[in-house]
Amino acid sequence: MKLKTPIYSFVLFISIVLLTSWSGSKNPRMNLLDEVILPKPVSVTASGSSFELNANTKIFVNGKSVALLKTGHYLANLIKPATGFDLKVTSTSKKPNSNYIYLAISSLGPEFGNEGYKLRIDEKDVSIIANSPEGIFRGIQTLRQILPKEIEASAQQQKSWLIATGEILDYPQYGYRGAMLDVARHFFNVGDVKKYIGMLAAYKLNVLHLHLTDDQGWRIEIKSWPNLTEHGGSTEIGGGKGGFYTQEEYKEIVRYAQDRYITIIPEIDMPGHTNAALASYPELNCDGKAPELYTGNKVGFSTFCTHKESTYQFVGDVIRELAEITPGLYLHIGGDESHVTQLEDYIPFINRVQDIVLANGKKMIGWDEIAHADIKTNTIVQFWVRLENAQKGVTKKAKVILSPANKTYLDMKYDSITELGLKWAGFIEVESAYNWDPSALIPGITKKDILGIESPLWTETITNMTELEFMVFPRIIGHAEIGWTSDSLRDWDDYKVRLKKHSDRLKIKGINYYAPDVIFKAEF
Ligand code: TNX
Repeated sequence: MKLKTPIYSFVLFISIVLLTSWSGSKNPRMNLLDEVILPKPVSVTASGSSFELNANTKIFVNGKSVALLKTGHYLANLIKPATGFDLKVTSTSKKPNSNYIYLAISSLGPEFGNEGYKLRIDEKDVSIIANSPEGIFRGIQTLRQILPKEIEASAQQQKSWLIATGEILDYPQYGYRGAMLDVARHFFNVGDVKKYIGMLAAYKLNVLHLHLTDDQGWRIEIKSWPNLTEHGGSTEIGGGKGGFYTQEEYKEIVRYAQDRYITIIPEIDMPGHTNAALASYPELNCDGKAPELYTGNKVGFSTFCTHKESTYQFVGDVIRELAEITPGLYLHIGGDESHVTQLEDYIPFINRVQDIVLANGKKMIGWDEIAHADIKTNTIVQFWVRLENAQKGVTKKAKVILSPANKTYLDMKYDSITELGLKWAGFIEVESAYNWDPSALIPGITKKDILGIESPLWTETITNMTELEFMVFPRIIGHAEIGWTSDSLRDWDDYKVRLKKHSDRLKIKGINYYAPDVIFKAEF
């Protein structure tokens, strides 16, 4: 039989072409490995196709968890401005056939902990699975970064919203990944703080430490000591009008942060850094005389009178009121740079403050100097400058938070021509901020001693959000990756390429980031 005439072969060829294109996928081919995810996940596997998010996509939440439903709405709100889609959020135990984003709690291995997640993108659906709603929230931040960059726009964009298919498994290496904002030297209002919280959440940070009091201002309402804010909150560095949060406003910040799985840790700095309180209540001073308010930028000249019982009554009231409005586990009591407090006064003071914090059901954090006191094993030492203090803390079986000034201080200048910032700990270029490993930083301090890392922004020279953004970005993105991604998966040469690509998103978000040519104009 001679079947293979040219015309027969041609028909066969056409049929095969048509059949394969009909039965095969119509979704554009995409590679999930091309996407930049910061911080870098544990593993990414690509499957070469795409999912299209459109106006009919639905968000399905498994079960009746209120927290999860809230997170579903958070996702819908995140997607809305740029796409114009008003995605329906429903809670269900039965998934539809296709075109949905599914959020579900289901048990993943112990290494995933509270914050880990599994994100799977198929042609017909997307799912995020985690041990807890917190993990789902972190997974949503990843989903956000693999959507087209225009998702960050605040106005509606005309485009198709394709996501590359594949699977991402992810969990953090440290449980504490923080930022600190000094609202005492220059005050930042509730709106600014919320905006900052939103920025931190995008990089999976989970703590915002608020430095609420210092020589230049007292920023949190304490109802039993009203003059703290009335007088002590009335100015700031340079003599501006300062400001403070009422307890209601503070609670609003806490709630906003909670919805983003960020814990607020409030700091009342003492016994030094207390001029604003000393100026508000004469009885806190050893000589019984209130000093003037202070609007300069010197440190280390003030101290509570550690011998007076009234000091402890004051501290007791402040800690009690603060504990009542703070759902988080920790209260930060400062303890740094008490240059005019004798060590023999400092130690019993910190010991008593520690008892007060514990009696109010909280754990205490203090700057590394507190390691001189009789700290309990559940007290946390925040390293900033003295290696030996951090080591002393670990000898006393405390855990440490790492905020090395020469790597994580966001108020340090990038280089000699940076206009804002200070330089006492040296210049910190983007590379230097990224290129270090927490567990190799301090001799004798290993991963098991380290709770995590935190990036403080002291605001002696920072007066508004534009300035804040310039000092914070992009360094904090590197810090977020140090806290999340294991050291063995991190590499500067790889990171700088990803950061450059990611900067398109910072532009669309309108963040005023520092963009040195060596990274942002380089051809990699
Ligand atoms: C040191 S770090 C301080 C702050 C300053 C900062 C400026 C620390 C615990 N104390 O009071 O604002 O340097 O970089």
